[in-house]
Amino acid sequence: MEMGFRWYGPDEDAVKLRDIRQIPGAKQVVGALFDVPVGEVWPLAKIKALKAQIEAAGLKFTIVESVNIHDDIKIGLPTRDHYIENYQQTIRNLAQVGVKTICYNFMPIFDWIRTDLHFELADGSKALAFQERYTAEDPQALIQQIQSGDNGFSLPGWEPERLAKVQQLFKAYADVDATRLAANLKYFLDAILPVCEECHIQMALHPDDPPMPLFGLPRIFKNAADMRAIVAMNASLANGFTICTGSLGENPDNDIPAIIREFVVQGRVPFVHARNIKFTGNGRDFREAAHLSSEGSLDMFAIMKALHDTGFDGVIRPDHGRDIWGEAGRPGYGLYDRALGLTYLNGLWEAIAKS
Ligand code: DNO
Ligand code: MN
Repeated sequence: MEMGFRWYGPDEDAVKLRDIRQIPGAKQVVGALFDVPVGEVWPLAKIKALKAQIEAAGLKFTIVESVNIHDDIKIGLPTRDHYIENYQQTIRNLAQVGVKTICYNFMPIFDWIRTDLHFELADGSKALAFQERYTAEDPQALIQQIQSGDNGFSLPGWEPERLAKVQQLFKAYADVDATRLAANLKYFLDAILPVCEECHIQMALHPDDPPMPLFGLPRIFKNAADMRAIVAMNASLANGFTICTGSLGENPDNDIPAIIREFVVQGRVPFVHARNIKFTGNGRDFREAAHLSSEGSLDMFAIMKALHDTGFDGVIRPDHGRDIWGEAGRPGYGLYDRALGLTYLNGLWEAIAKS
């Protein structure tokens, strides 16, 4: 097991590589190219430059999060074959520099959704939060509310150029129900997994966040049953998962240690996002919490124990953190709380390993 830390690159991230290097036990930087439009090939030279920077800081680069999927692939348009060819070339380019795992998601239009990026907790820290009632309304209203309450940062998948055409995107998805979305995922997997096998790269699909349909858009990775269906689409071992404890944990019916026990032993989990969430009392509404088990609704010890027991040997990164100690950067991705989380998770791991 190695601990990793997500990084948004030298220009966009207030966190510097040397900061990450100073977190005890941080070994991996989970990076990506953020200036390549979705659907385009990631140029080899740019990938090499990213790797060189990370390695010069004494850290490793074997996981990419995320190579995003063009909407035409998820909708199943005839133009998808062109975007799939580009994706195949990106896989080859990443393999050339030694990347082993590609995290991605298959959520229509939006990546993860929160309705508040600065939910203030009793201790004065701020966390990301989700209240379902906001999503029943017009997505455009929610988009505006989030963008206006925020200091110029957008959630991944909420990029201004995509939001500008959000109405068009909703129309394009009008006939895409869960069955069709699943068929389009299978089409994509059948096309790219042979390339992954040749290149020794494993795909790691991230769960839908939150794990339920929103704005009438389908969701196909919500729970263990969905994971079984995705494995059944294509049995290749390159068809793997990112287990995101927070995303799956946002449905209290999901037993995360059981999911870990089922899929890690199959060799399908190269990557884990570890974070805690707390249900706020109204249905599925939640806010994010510090990693410590007692701060939230998830048992982080049981999660780490399941990973340890199943011989997990991939990368774990603390997922989101709160804004603490006056840090007011990219929501969810500050340095301090994620560093505390990483340290705590490492402490759990050491205790489990030695006991
Ligand atoms: C949510 C976050 C997401 C995730 C992408 C993966 O839990 O981890 O930003 O990275 O959805 O593609
Ligand atoms: Mn995650």
